[in-house]
Amino acid sequence: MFGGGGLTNEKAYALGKFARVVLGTSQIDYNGRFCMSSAAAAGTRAFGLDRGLPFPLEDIPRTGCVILVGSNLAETMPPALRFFDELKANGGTLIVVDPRRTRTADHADLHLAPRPGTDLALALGLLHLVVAEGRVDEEYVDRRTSGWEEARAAAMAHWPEYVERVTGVPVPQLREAVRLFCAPEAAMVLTARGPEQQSKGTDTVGAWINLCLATGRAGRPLSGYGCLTGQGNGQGGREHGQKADQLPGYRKLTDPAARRHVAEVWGVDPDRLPGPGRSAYELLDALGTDIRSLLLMGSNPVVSAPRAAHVEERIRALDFLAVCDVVLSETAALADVVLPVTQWAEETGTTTSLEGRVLLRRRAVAPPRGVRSDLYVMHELAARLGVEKGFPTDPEEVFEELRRASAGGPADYSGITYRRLARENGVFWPCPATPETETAADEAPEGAEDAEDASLDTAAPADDPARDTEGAGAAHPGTPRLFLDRFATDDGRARFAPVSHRPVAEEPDDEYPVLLTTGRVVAQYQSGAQTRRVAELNAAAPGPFVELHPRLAARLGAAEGDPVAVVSRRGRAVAPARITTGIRRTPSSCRSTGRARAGPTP
Ligand SMILES: Nc1nc2c(c(=O)[nH]1)N[C@H]1C(S)=C(S)[C@@H](COP(=O)(O)OP(=O)(O)OC[C@H]3O[C@@H](n4cnc5c(=O)[nH]c(N)nc54)[C@H](O)[C@@H]3O)O[C@H]1N2
Ligand SMILES: Nc1nc2c(c(=O)[nH]1)N[C@H]1C(S)=C(S)[C@@H](COP(=O)(O)OP(=O)(O)OC[C@H]3O[C@@H](n4cnc5c(=O)[nH]c(N)nc54)[C@H](O)[C@@H]3O)O[C@H]1N2
Ligand SMILES: [Mo]
Repeated sequence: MFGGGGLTNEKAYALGKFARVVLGTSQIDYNGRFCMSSAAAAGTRAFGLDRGLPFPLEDIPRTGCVILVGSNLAETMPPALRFFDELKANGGTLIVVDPRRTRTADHADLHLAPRPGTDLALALGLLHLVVAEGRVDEEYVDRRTSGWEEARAAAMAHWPEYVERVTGVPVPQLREAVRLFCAPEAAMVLTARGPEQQSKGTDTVGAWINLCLATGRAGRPLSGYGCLTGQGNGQGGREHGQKADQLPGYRKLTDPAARRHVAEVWGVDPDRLPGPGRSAYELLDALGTDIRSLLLMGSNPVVSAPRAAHVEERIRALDFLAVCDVVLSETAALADVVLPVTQWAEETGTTTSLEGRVLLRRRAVAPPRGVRSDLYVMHELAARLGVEKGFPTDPEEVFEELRRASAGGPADYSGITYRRLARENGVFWPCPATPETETAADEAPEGAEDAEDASLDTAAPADDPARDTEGAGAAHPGTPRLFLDRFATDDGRARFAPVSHRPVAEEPDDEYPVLLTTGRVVAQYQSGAQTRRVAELNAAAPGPFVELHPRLAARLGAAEGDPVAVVSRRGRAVAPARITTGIRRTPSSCRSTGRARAGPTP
């Protein structure tokens, strides 16, 4: 089975349960592996827990400085842009780290344009300066972290001049970034796919977290590290069991206590639960070998998977493919059976925002005739496979079970109900149940409608924890801010990552002399399965294009709009050229790598 981070919490949960209980297979994973997984791994390694942001978005305007690393949120999360503009209006500063001068970088006080794939060196260079300039928060490092000595030693090997050679970012800009980041009392580092989708993404994010830890900017009010999670339910979709190694509530499939707990909720013998399976790419790569059939829900891997042409070959080698989708995607077009399903406004369900805020979305329009929900599909398939119970079609019923399954886990939803969600404009996990927690059965039917009005009230201040308890007796208020007292590690301390700069997986050479990196556009979404069907969006963004610096364009003899072929060791694509000074000059950055390699390693 293969799922997606756009599925609601209820669907992601049911999918994981379906694989393990109905099919008895370990072979399930999802597209989030191609998204922010490296940040999740780095966050877990450092803090003992992965939640996109450990604070609400509303904290951003009130901090002193934000370093935004490889996020082009002006195009990819336009509604979030206002928090950064408010930050600046309040006197805070914004530093954007992106090889391109993006629409987001246009909002920055300082734009650092590193050579792609060198963020690890950049973060270490900043940490070097923090140490050299005596800006380490020694008391915090002592009391709340471990591993500093090793991380410090690694950072000290990254001299500013060396980092300038590797990254192309001039030393005065490095110094300015440290000054802006360290001057205010609170500051944040936020990463997105730019630094994360690298062969060394986990270490790169670890280096940025190190910068936060050394300066005492994690687990304190208005400070911290966060990952700007992408898909519609990019956060909740990674918590409830559609991952190969995972049980609901962000539990580990290898943890015997977690297995016992979840098996009891599911009414099965814990020994019957399969162990961890293959992760996304390995799973797709194995299609047509020991995996003979696939049920796919919420992803279009023929377009979006790495080595997509190879993955398509693997998919074609299957005996049987079934796809649940809203549209006939490129992947659905290869299926033996396509099950048309409802989406978004056509159905009720919960999602969890990048801040860990669980949100209720109620059905707003009727689906087309004959179109069923993913939950209905799983219910019917389970029944035909001999499992009559445990796969309800009503999302709230699924959520009630998810609450119990997640109880006691890192992402504990047990104190959250649909009724609360509607009333409180979302609830942040972890939110354990208390004796006062209501169940769905307590819910008065007419209450739901008042609640829906309340959910439109987005003005509720997130910084007032009292609002969370309003009208809910002594229910747990939820946790808008994590780590204020301790981190989620065994000893409560955050861990520095012992990381050093290393080159990208493939450096430019004589045969492939140019660096390619990718970015998204506001008018198209993901593989485009949905947005390429909208005429207005296609008019705004008809297809991919290749940005070239004028120097490179001149060298290639390419004019604006000319078709250019991009050739890598893995494939070839042709797209029109767009000539812009907003992108780094590749040739000079190639030369500087050469120097950095040839020079002595400090
Ligand atoms: N309109 C639209 N919105 C979307 C999506 C979409 O497809 N379309 N997808 C959604 C999803 S799933 C996600 S994950 C998010 C992604 O959101 P973002 O992470 O903001 O999106 P990207 O454009 O992939 O990458 C961000 C920036 O990283 C830069 N970059 C490239 N290489 C490097 C590097 O080596 N270092 C650094 N520091 N930066 C680099 C690129 O120039 C780009 O501007 O957006 C979500 N929102
Ligand atoms: N070249 C390249 N590859 C990339 C990326 C990139 O920037 N460049 N980005 C990577 C990232 S960050 C991500 S997140 C992935 C995304 O990769 P994909 O998961 O392939 O992205 P989508 O195009 O959103 O595909 C989701 C599919 O699910 C369907 N769908 C939507 N809602 C529902 C639902 O409720 N139920 C069901 N059953 N189906 C539904 C949609 O119609 C669509 O066909 O791609 C990754 N791959
Ligand atoms: Mo993503």
